[in-house]
Amino acid sequence: YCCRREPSLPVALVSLCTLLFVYITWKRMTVAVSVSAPPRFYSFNIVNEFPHDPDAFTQGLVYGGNETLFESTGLYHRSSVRQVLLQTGKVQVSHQMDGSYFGEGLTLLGERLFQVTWLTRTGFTYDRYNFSKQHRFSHQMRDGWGLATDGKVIFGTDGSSTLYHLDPQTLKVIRRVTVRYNDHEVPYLNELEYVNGEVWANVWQTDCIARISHKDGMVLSWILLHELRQGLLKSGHTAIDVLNGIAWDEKTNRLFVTGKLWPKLYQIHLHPVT
Ligand code: DDQ
Ligand code: CA
Repeated sequence: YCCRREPSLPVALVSLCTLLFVYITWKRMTVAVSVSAPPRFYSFNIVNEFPHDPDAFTQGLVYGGNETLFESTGLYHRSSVRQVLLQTGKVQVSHQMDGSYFGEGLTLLGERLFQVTWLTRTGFTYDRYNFSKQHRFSHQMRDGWGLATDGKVIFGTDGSSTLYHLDPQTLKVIRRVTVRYNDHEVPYLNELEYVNGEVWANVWQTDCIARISHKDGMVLSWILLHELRQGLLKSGHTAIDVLNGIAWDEKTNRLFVTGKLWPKLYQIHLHPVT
């Protein structure tokens, strides 16, 4: 009896300690994870939906204040930069571009709109109140896809995994950051928006928006929006193209998204996927 019992006591103690150690370590890890790591994936609720010109091949979208949006549209002979009313989707002011240009990313800095074009390395600036006051510029990105600004630099994409930082005065590239998620480069970065210190990018041909740290290019999290495009397809809008176009109203924290040839523009609210 004694011989059998004595060795089992230390064994039991060691097992108990091991169990406790494992439990405490696991607790620590889960607490550390839930405190320090932000959510990796976001889903959404639709707060509002607004009409959107189904002929607009949306390539750039930015909130312009006073319930208006500025939008850049693509396709040859159909490209434009326009100001539209949020509530009705009605085009208030439109500038038709020369038919040889294919409009791409758009951003608003001060009184000026900056727009890039596909495959020409040419961009335009417009006076936000008078689109006929325009200037042409050339840039050093491989191509012109998306634009956004934090008010100090202009961020640009060219369809690669590079997030460019441009000087708004000279339009010269001042920094290149490679965008990565878990050590994988994220190519096809397209339309951009600057939201609360992060750069958000539509990834071309996907229903996802990458939330990027512009300092090191890390993808902090993903917004999953496949249900928006699926919903439109299900309701018979079969001619739509990809999700493209993010606009942020920083005064009221409203987030708007749309797509190329989408008949609707959505105001959405994000929530972490649990
Ligand atoms: N981009 O928006 C991804 C930068 C370019 C999209 C190009 C779509 C091509 C549509 C048809 C082009 C006709 C020449
Ligand atoms: Ca945008």
